[in-house]
Amino acid sequence: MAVRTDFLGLRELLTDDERLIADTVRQFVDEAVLPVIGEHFEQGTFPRQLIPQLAKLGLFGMHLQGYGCAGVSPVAYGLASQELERGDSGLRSFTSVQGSLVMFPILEYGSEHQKARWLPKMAAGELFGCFGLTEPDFGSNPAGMITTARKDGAGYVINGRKRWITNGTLADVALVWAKLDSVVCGFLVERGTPGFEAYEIERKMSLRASITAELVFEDCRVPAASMLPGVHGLRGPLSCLNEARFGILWGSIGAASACSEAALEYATSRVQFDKPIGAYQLTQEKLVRMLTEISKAQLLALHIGRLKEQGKLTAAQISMGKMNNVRAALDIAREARSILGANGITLDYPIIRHMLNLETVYTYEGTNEIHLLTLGREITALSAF
Ligand code: TGC
Ligand code: FAD
Repeated sequence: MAVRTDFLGLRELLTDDERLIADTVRQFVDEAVLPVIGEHFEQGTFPRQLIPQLAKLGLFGMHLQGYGCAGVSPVAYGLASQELERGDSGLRSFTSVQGSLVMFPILEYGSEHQKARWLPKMAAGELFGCFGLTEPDFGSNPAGMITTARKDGAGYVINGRKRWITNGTLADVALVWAKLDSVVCGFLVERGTPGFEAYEIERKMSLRASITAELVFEDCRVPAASMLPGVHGLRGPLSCLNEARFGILWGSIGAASACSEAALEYATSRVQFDKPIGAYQLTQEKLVRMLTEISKAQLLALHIGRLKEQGKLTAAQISMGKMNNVRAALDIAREARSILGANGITLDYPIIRHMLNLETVYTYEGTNEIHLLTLGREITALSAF
C-alpha cells in the first residue's frame, strides 16, 4: 500500500512477499511509467517499450500456477494491480486482459495442447491475447450476443463483430466468445487467420494509453482444436470477469491514491488569500473525505483478497468491491481535480488523466449499474435486469 495513503497501517497486515511485490512494482511505476505516461496519454499511444519490464517483473498471469506463471497470492496480484493503476489504468488493463481474461481461461478451460502452446510465452511477454465478449449491440447483456460459430467439416466458421476490445490490434490471439448451436463457447483465433481483422478505435478521450479495437469475423475458419473444451455457456466468460474485476477493485485504489496524493501536495503549496488552500476548512474536508474513502476501499480490497485466498469469495462480493471502489475512485478523482483549480485540467498533473480513465473503469467489466443490480438480485432474489 502506498505509505502516504496507508492511513490505517494496513501494510502491517501484508506478508513480506506481498510487501516486496508491491514495493517492486511501485518502484517500476515511479521510474519507468510516470515519466512517460502523460505523453502517451496525450498522443493516444500504448507504451509498448514497457512490455519487457512488465514481463521481467513476472506480471503476466502472475496469480496463476504453472506454465511459467509466478503463482503469487491473490493479495499480491491485487497489490501489483494497485501499483500499476497508480501509474495508469491502461497499464493495469493491459496486464488484466493478458492474465485474467486470456491466460486464466486457457489454464482453467483449455486443452493441454492449448496450455502448452500459449501460456509459457504469454507469461514471458512474447505473445499477447485479447478477450472478445462485448459486441456493438450487446454490452451489459452478453447473453444476447449474435456472433456465431458453425460446425463445418473438421473445424468451425465464425461470423460476427466484437467491439471495445482491449489489446485487440496488438494481440497474437483473440479469445472470442460465440454461440455454437445457441450455447456460448470460447475460440482461440490467431492473428492472421483469414476472415479475421482488427481495427483500432480512434478518438477515445479515456484510456488513451491503451489499445481498444473492433474485431471483425467474416467466414473465419478455425480448426476444431481452437475451441476451449472445458466450458460451455455464459458461465465461461463471466467466470473470467471475476478474475479481472478482482484486479480492478484493487487497481482503482491506485488511481485514487495518485489523485489524492497530488491534491494533498498541491493544497499544501498553493497559496490563495495569503494562506495555503489546504488551510481552509473546505479543502480539508475534501482531503479528509478522499483519505477516508481510500482507507475504506483498501479494507474492502484486503478482506476480499483474503476471502479469495481461502476459496470463499463469491461473485456478488466481487461486484460489491468493483462497484464501491471504482465509484469511490471516480469521486476522489473529481474532488482532487477541483482542488487543483485550472491546473487540474492539464496533463502536467496526473489527475485529469486518471479521472478520464476511471470513466472507462466505471463502465467496463460490468458497469456500475450492472454490479448494483447483481447485488440487488443477490439480496432480494429478484432480478431487476
Ligand atoms: P445469468 O443467468 O446471471 O448467468 C448465466 C450463467 O453464468 C453464471 N454466472 C457466473 N459465473 C461465474 N461468475 C459470475 N460472475 C457469473 N455471473 C453469472 C450463472 O451462474 C449462469 O450459469 P449457469 O451454469 O447456471 O448457466 O446471466 P444473465 O444473462 O442474467 O446476466 C447476468 C449479468 C448481467 C450479471 C451478466 O451478463 C454481466 O455480468 N454483464 C456485464 C457484462 C460485462 O461485464 N462485460 C465485460 C466485458 S469484458 C471487459 O469489459 C474487459 S475490460 C478489459 C480491461 O481491463 O481492459
Ligand atoms: P450498455 O450495455 O449499452 O449500457 C449503457 C448504459 O445502460 C449503462 O449505464 C448501463 O449500466 C445501463 N444499463 C444497461 N442495462 C441496464 C439495465 N438492465 N438496468 C439498468 N441500467 C442498464 N469488452 C470486452 O469484451 N473486452 C474488452 O477487452 C473490453 N475492453 C474495453 C475497453 C474500453 C476502453 C471500454 C470503454 C470498454 C471495453 N469493453 C470490453 C466493453 C465493456 O465491457 C462494455 O462497454 C460494458 O460491458 C458496457 O456495455 P455498453 O458499453 O454496450 O453499455
